[in-house]
Amino acid sequence: MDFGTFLSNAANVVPSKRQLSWFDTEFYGFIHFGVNTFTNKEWGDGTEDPGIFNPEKFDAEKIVEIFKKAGMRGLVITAKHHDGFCLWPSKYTEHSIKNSPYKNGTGDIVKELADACHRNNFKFGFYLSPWDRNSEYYGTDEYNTYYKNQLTELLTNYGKVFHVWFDGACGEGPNGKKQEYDFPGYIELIRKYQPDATIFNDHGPDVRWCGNESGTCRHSEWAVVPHELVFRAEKQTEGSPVDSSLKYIYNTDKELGSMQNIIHSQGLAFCGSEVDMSIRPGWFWHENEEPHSLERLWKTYLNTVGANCCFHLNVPPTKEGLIDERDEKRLYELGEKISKAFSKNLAEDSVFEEVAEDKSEYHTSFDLKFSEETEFNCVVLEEDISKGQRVENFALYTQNDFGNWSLQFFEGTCIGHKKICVFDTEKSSHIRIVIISSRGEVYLKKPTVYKIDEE
Ligand code: FUL
Repeated sequence: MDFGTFLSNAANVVPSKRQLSWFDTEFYGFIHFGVNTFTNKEWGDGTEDPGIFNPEKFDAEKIVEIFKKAGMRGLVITAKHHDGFCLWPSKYTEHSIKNSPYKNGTGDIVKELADACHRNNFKFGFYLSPWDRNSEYYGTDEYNTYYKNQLTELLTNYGKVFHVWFDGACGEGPNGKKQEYDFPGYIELIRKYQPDATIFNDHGPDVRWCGNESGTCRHSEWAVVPHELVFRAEKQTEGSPVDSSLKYIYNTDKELGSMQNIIHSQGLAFCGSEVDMSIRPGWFWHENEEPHSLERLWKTYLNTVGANCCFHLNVPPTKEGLIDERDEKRLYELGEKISKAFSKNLAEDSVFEEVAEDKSEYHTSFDLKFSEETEFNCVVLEEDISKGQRVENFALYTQNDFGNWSLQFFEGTCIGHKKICVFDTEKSSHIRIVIISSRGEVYLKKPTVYKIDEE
């Protein structure tokens, strides 16, 4: 295959409708809650007594309210973690909330949260750990049936689901055996009952893991990546222009979608990156842990939502079932910071146009002209990714006193769904966005421009 065909194929790898709507969710909450909350552990071993689970003040409405104020647009609850304890009264096991004192065995945390989400126009999703250290079926074919039964309960009884989260962890069950998960079968069920839901897994199909849990994304976080990595996603292209192959690829690699990597791939897929991180060191609540600083969370927001990823921030409820006051305060601070930063778009009345004399298929420039000199330190760029993710390198310029476009103040690689560029304050009536290289014709939306509080 010649390089031109390869490039144009890469430029035309497109997201599904459900992937586009996942990208627009941008920032959503993760809730790790269960028996570990009561045993002060991160991983339960499956022998926990359901009698210990009693979050007497659990208030789903309040959790949704707090998450909304933080700027989140949805949440994902650990319906079952590795210990196998179910936060909903599953018909298929006794290891669940129905044998807990919570609401005298009539409680259903999944339902309370799902209802609160749906009432408040907030997206609802769930995590159902494939690894189960309690189930007697684990390590046999019957476990896949058990897992699918549970998946069906969650997919059919709790209204619309936006995101299903498959953890990659696969350890031993109570009988010392490991399980072969029937992922194709699980995915088929989700497509059948919740066709609009995106599915998260290390290997796709819809959303992939960024490769760490510390809230960082890679320098160039492409949503178009080798199918060798996301082999559960739809392969949209075939073949490579070079005589080699990707012998090894994993989520933790430094380069995934960059040209020097994809050129060796035998087929590409669309699969965006989710950055999952906890507001505290642990995923579950531990009294002696503190939330991360506002500065760290804000930086993470800019480097995820603003770097072609989604930000999945875990905030674990306490034993009482409430959000820890320390976390609540931090979330309010973060929400305020986000809404303040992006409340006034200085480019509202500006004129945006492509610079015709500069244009080729792989290189172009755009001008943003304000009606007067304007102070700004943030430009938000977005590609219309429904047509594909294409920009490989860009730079932002202003004019010098002689009207030459010689002052570069920012340089970047990918744009994709959203690129938030933050830099030292500039004062100008013009911004030129130079697309240094692209995989095909560039569809850039009109940028927005801000003067963000620098503290
Ligand atoms: C990991 C799990 O082992 C952790 O407990 C946590 O749920 C995290 C989000 O995923 O694989």
